[in-house]
Amino acid sequence: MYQYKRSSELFDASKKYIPGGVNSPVRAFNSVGGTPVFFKKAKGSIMTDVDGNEYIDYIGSWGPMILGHAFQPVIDAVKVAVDNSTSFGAPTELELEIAKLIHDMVPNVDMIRMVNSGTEACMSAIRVARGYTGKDKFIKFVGCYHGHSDSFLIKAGSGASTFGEPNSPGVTAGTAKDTLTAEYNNLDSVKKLIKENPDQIAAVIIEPIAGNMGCVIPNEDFIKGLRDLCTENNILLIFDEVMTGFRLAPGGAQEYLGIDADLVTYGKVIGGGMPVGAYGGRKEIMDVVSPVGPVYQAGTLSGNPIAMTAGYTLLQELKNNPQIYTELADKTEYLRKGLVEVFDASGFDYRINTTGSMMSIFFTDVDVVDFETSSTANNDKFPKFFHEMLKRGIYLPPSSFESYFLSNSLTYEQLDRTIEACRESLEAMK
Ligand code: KE4
Repeated sequence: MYQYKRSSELFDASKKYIPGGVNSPVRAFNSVGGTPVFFKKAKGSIMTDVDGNEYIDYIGSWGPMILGHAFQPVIDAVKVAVDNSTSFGAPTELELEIAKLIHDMVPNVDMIRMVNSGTEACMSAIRVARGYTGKDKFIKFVGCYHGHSDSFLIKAGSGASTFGEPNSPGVTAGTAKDTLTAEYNNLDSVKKLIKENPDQIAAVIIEPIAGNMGCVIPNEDFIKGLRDLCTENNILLIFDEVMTGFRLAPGGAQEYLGIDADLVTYGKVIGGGMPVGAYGGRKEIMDVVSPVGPVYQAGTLSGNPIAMTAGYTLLQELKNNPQIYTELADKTEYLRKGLVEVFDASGFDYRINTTGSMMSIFFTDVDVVDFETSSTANNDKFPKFFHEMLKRGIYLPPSSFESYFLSNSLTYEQLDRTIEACRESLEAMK
């Protein structure tokens, strides 16, 4: 039986010095209760916590570990790089190399700017869109998350009001008024906002496959419809590919869906586990970015040599071994089929959404196609399921509003163990 003695001690002590004892809220297990597990090491698909318990990992550090933890080529390259200093604050050849590599993998990204997180990438992309179009407002979607920049922490305006409302103290009404909120998979909700705000909307930003309301897949023609609406109305379409970039395909969701955005943001995989974000797009748009153009954006550690080493090494591996994406999709489909069989036999209402190597399990009897339907699964069943799986050595994201990220280090034996743990967990929940 798993025991979490050391994790509990560390959590109690950490809460004295760190808000909630964690450096990012989702890690605190607030959605599922209990003590967050503190980890000390990980290799491939296995993570080991501070009490010595081992887990099959389906978070992958929220996406970066697409080839498993401590992927040896990344480790080896970083070990060499650190001897040459950890940062210069000046340009390096490697930044040119990774920019060229990304252009090779994502041909419509003529130019790219490195930053240090997905949040920074998304906030910068909005600023660029505003600077390029000269318009102030932008549209986001309920249930999509683009980081914690003020203009994204907005909930849909109540009732008829088209203006957003801050969904966090510290975000001002002034900021909120320029963020418009539409419904995922609902083109009419976008058309309505465009009609109500003529010539005022700089951009539409979307998770092309959503992962922050659980994994939610765009309906046929939804993204294509968005693309056409943006083109017709001189609005920039921004794909937030912090989760999907380099994960769904070498060219990310743009390649996977066959649709070109005007700007794309990256995070997670691009840094190989190091703090990296990026935004990029056509040269005519990126030319507004300082120091070439007037839109200011900067960062002390942007393009950091150690982070670039990790990211470049991982991206090279993905580019040179495209069969990885087929292997990942096959493993995800194998797991999905096994879970469906177990859930069907359990009597529990459920839905499982998968795309590429992203997956979410929802305890609900409705198809999950947006935030509202995803919210029907935010009930007491998921926390029970989470903890039953945890004590059987399966580490899932601690919220039903999160996507799982499969890594290609997962073996079919580990997938079988996951399916069996699910069967036992559902049995224990009855
Ligand atoms: P970061 O600033 O956390 O690097 O990226 C923000 C971000 C932007 N866009 C998308 C689509 C994202 O999923 C994220 C961050 N994802 C969360 C997982 N839901 C990171 C985990 C966390 O917040 O600790």
